[in-house]
Amino acid sequence: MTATAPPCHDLLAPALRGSPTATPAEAERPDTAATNAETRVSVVIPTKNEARNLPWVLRRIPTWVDEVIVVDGQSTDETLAVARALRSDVVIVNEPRPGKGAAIRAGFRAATGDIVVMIDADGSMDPTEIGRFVRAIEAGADLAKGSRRLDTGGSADITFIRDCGNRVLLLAANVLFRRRFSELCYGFMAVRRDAIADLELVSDGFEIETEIVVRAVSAGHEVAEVPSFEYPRRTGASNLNAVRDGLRIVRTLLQVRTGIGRRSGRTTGTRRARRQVSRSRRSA
Ligand SMILES: Nc1nc2c(ncn2[C@@H]2O[C@H](COP(=O)(O)OP(=O)(O)OP(=O)(O)O)[C@@H](O)[C@H]2O)c(=O)[nH]1
Ligand SMILES: [Mg+2]
Repeated sequence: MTATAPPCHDLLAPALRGSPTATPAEAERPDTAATNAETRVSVVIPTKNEARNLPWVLRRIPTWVDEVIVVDGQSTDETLAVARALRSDVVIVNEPRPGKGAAIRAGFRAATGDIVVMIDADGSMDPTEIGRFVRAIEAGADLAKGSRRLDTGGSADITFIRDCGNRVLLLAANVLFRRRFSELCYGFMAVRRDAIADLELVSDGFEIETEIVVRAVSAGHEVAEVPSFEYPRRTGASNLNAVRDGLRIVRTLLQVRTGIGRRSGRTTGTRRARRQVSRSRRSA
């Protein structure tokens, strides 16, 4: 397998496969193989009551990963104790407000690596794939996004309804942003840390995954897709609400494309400065 997969496949991509396969190239250079030793890699994991799934995830993180950041959403189970017990160097961040997006953004702010990988804590994404994301960035991409529709990718989890929803959202994103991505709503990604500020992320919810992709496109960053296989969450219940979160994704696509109603991570300071200027003008 090459580090950078082709940028995209046909929109009506092949049906999602139900079990992972390994290519000959992967067998030669498994994803657990060390990447460039000088590249520092941080992994950001959002957690909300994932104590029973986290051990599987943490144990499978490649040994060459430099920093693991768990961003916790006020878990009421043993998530944090498990994280500390399994990884004494884990960095714990408390999410500033509810939502996976808020957690990811907090994790990005805390990360110190050259490359920052985001991965779920429920066991649906295999940390041994991290190497292929890192190598895609090392090969020149600013963002490497996982795709369940490329080569060795697939899903043992996606339902018919979610698949239909994902295809509609993918079509909308590809039309609005003139891309031919094979995947949109999937949260296993790696980003060059220097590029994060350009994304001006504002999402609090599951739409963060879409926002990262389309803002990277808008910022002119190079986006690569790499194959990824999705498993069912190991235990526990999903936090996603397909209708509510689907609508948030639509809103995000339109906001980023048109700029209408756009909150910006960067303009906050500018707006504050403008307000101060107009206040001081009024009082003058
Ligand atoms: N910190 C934090 N993490 C969250 C929050 N909501 C979800 N997460 C985490 O984000 C990841 C993805 O959430 P899931 O509930 O698995 O959502 P999903 O993967 O879209 O849904 P399934 O496919 O059904 O598992 C998991 O690691 C969750 O623990 C939140 O509000 N705060
Ligand atoms: Mg999940």
